[in-house]
Amino acid sequence: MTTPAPSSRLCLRTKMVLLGDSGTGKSALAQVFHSEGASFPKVHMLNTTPELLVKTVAIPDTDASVELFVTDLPGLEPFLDVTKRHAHGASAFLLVFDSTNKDSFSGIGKWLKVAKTLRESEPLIGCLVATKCDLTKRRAVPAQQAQDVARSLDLEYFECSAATNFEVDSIFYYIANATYEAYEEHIKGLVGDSAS
Ligand SMILES: Nc1nc2c(ncn2[C@@H]2O[C@H](COP(=O)(O)OP(=O)(O)OP(=O)(O)O)[C@@H](O)[C@H]2O)c(=O)[nH]1
Ligand SMILES: [Mg+2]
Repeated sequence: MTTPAPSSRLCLRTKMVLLGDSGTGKSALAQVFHSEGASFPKVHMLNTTPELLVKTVAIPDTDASVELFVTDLPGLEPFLDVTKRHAHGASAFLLVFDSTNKDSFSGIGKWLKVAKTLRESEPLIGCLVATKCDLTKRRAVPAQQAQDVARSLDLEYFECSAATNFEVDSIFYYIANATYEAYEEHIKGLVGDSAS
């Protein structure tokens, strides 16, 4: 599913953004996905500017692929304006919190507000993502609590670890599949409109 699909009949493009407090592991998540597990940044290289990583995901059982423009954004407060500016126009978002840090979970409300300004009209695809799930002894946010919040916000919920490459791909595959499904729905709507 990760293989680029140069022969795809259809290639969709989508911009997705990673939002969350500084140090939650947004860059690690993006880089592990992009490098297929080869590159896990052990050091916190604090983002002051956005970083763009592009990767194509083939949609199973179809002739289509989705090119994900993964926009990794700064989480630190002084760079909030930079983050908001570069997030604008995205069709999908990840709200990222650190499962060992309660404050980062409390910060999700702030990032949700940013997510709600990404696009005026079109529906957004969104996920709540718990990172650093390899650090089980330091777990501070119970999975059930996070799952309940995700359900109440109508977001898909994922638990992952960039350090062990656990469930990293699943998050991005979900976004790619949901993008493809939204496209299919849109096309069906257009065909339906023109037939009536
Ligand atoms: N154990 C563990 N450490 C992680 C994981 N993901 C990230 N980290 C560590 O957490 C620290 C911060 O990760 P970053 O990805 O730089 O955090 P960020 O959210 O991009 O931070 P900003 O760019 O400042 O917004 C780094 O030291 C990473 O190695 C993980 O899954 N497990
Ligand atoms: Mg970063």
